[in-house]
Amino acid sequence: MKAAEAIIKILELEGIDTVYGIPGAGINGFYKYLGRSEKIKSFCHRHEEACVHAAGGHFRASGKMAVAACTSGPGATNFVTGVYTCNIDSIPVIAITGQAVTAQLGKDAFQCVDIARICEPVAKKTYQITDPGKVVETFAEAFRVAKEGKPGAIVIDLPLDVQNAEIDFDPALYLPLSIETPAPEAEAIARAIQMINEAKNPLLLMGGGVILANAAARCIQLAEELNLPVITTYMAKGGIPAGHPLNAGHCGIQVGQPIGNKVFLDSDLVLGIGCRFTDRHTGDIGIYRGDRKFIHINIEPSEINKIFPADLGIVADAKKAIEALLVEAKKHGKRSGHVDAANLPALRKELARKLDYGAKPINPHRVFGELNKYFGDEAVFTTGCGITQIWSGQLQEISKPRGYLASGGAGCLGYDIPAAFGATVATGKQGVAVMGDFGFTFHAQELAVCAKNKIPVIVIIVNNAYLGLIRQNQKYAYGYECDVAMPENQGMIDYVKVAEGFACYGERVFDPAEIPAALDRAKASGKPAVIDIVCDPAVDCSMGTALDNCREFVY
Ligand SMILES: Cc1ncc(C[n+]2csc(CCOP(=O)(O)OP(=O)(O)O)c2C)c(N)n1
Ligand SMILES: [Mg+2]
Repeated sequence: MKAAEAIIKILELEGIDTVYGIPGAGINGFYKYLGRSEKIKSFCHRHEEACVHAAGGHFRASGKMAVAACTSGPGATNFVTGVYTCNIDSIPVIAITGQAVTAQLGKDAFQCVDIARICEPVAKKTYQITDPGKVVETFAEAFRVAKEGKPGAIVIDLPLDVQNAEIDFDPALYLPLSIETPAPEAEAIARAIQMINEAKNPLLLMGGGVILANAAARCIQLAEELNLPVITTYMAKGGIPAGHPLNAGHCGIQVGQPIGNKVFLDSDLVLGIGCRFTDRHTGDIGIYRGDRKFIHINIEPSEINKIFPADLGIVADAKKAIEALLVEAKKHGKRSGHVDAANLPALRKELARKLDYGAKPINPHRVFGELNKYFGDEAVFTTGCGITQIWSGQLQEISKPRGYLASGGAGCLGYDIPAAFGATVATGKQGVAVMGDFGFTFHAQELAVCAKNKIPVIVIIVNNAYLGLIRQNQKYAYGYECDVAMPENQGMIDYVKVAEGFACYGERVFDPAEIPAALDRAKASGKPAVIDIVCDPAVDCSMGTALDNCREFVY
């Protein structure tokens, strides 16, 4: 059969049910068979980057991999930001790019660019298949590499003559390659429990790896067994229910919360599982480390000791490590726990940031208070970058793993709408994209894709008429303001008309009390919707450079 047909069969056998893509001459060999698949549905986006965000959102929300596909040249280069965004957050996707025929490679042929090389630093692995005989083994390996160990994005570049070549392939003989998940060594687990039991104020730091391993519920049991406060990293937001007695929020210098930073600073030992100690989480590394001991569990050996030396490093799958820790912990009985452990619900109330602002123009904090009240646990939120995204991280209450999809490592404007589209396609849940007035236009065209396919994503715009995060940085780090004001976003430019133009529902909200009714109307419309919430341009967002110096802005 044709290699392209074999590829579609392989995707089906690997469990792929959705391809997010844009066809073009360089990938039409592949699309010929994609269109014939009864198992795979495909969506045509309006920008290639959005295809990869959608495939990433699909995985993050559901745990099921998806494929992104595009044509060669500018289609492929438009993939780069999406590939980077997935890969930095350890999200497995297969990104397939069409390519000119092999004889044209390296000859400045039309729309012929070496995307495999371009993507090398931003993907987990890239392939360019020039031998049709390698198609099957390359795809099989690509799926294994995407999922195994620390997951990531894979780029497979497919010259047109390779897509259209005849190859020998019997789908009945194809078996997805097995995935190895490393188990922890028993001695290390025993040592970890001993260190926790010897500590005065230990805490558990749940990272995104726990969500990826589908181990959040077991992780909470471990915390309960050991009586440890649970701090979730931004990538693990939702890993512990908002109201759980051991939930100590986030620590960090941007999406951190006063409770998370306090509990962290009060600790003397951190059991970090599936986390990577990145800069926005740690802030000043001296303050973060202090005299604390760190146990670091990660599936990827190079993550351990990458930022600072761990007192105990354990290379293991998060779920296997948690199971082993639970068994070991049970041998030793309950311990008294962290100084704050018994007190967390009260502390959460005491240190909560104010949300009930009644002012007009609306204080953005109020928007998040309303979102917390309005949406239940079944919604899936996405967010890209900006102070709106940071407020979202600080203020939103999320109680389910995979219920909050942020562009953590890339902080990518434009991620939100396509990721919400993919999340909704994958789960049927209510996708809600939370974003700023500037980020909105990065991929607003994807509203057309939502409307066409009747995917009723709700877009919440916190419209502060500014590149708010950049304004705040210019103001406090330098004392100037340049090219960040967007008064037109609250005036002559009308996002309601943009929404309506893309066959969506749109509404502008000026009064905080109107937010729930506007959301009701958005839902009742049955269409994708844009709720443009006109907010106070001057409100700043709490942040700092170290866990002990985050400045709170209260209005
Ligand atoms: C693709 C991309 N380009 C540029 C940036 C840098 N950047 C971060 S936040 C921001 C402004 C965002 O403004 P808005 O969407 O209105 O959000 P706000 O900060 O006002 O909430 C910019 C330009 C980015 N994160 N991603
Ligand atoms: Mg803004």
